Amino acid sequence: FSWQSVKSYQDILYHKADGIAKITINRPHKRNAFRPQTIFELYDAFIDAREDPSLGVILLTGAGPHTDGKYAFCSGGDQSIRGEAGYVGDDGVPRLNVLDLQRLIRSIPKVVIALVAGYAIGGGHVLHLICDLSIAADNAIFGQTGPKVGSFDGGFGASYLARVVGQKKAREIWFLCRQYDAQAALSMGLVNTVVPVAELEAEGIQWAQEILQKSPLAIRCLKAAFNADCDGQAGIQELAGNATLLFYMNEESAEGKNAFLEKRDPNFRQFPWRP
Ligand code: 2NE
Repeated sequence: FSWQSVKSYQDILYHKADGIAKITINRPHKRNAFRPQTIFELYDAFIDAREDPSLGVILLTGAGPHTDGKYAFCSGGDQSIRGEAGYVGDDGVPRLNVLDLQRLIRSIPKVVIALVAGYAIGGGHVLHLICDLSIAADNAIFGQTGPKVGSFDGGFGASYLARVVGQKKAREIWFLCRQYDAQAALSMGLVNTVVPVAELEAEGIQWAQEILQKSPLAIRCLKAAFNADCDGQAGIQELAGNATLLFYMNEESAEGKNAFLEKRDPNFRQFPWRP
């Protein structure tokens, strides 16, 4: 697969090829823990992918293996720069900007697939959780650590996790902070499939190519519909935004705009009041 590097960043890699973007967290010495800079870069790359009409699927993954042979998708917030009120970047400002990224990934009208090799832990676990699909390598390990390290994610990390694995299992995951292997994750519906680690990227590309054969508008509206069920007014806004998009593509809507520009009354009598 001939990935083209799009832009160079400090903490991530960003590639595109043939309708697919690949965004890779590149801090393997920290098990791909994120700092504010990492999140700013991820946000920038996801915005680029959202704005590029040639792209329909975004793969999110972690660089690896590290020199010790271990893999990681992401191990959450970088604890070494955790300050009094969040994760502190070079500007000295404490942030929890991963929450912005979570909302972007959920609302982006394209399919985001997490490719998880090794650890998806803490805020890194929530990142895979909020992706539309998760493909796990057979060496993947999943878990939350919040109550162990003095943190928690009471947003998607709690409520959406409970939607995905059920209330009992979600409470177990958070209250006990255990680690779960790929097969356990598959059996609780936390991932879509498990493949040998050497085949992880190829599997992601295969799923992406299948999705790219489908109707972009249908996939877009379905993603918004799945979100609307969980995301309250923001979810309804997203779904309704798609209705507006479809309306703008319709003659009835164009009549309103054209009449305004042509300084005449609109002729909506030509359109039926459908049952
Ligand atoms: C991920 C895990 C289980 C891996 O364990 P292991 O034994 O394979 O590796 P090790 O030796 O712990 O880690 C390797 C190196 O990566 C660093 C370590 O400190 C170590 O560095 P050196 O000693 O070699 O210098 N590293 C790993 N994870 C890191 C992290 N998150 N921050 C900074 N350095 C990290 C094991 O490493 C682990 O449990 N990591 C911590 C997971 C964690 O608790 N993450 C934060 C959860 S809170 C959060 O993410 C969050 C939130 O709850 C709400 C909002 C925003 C964020």
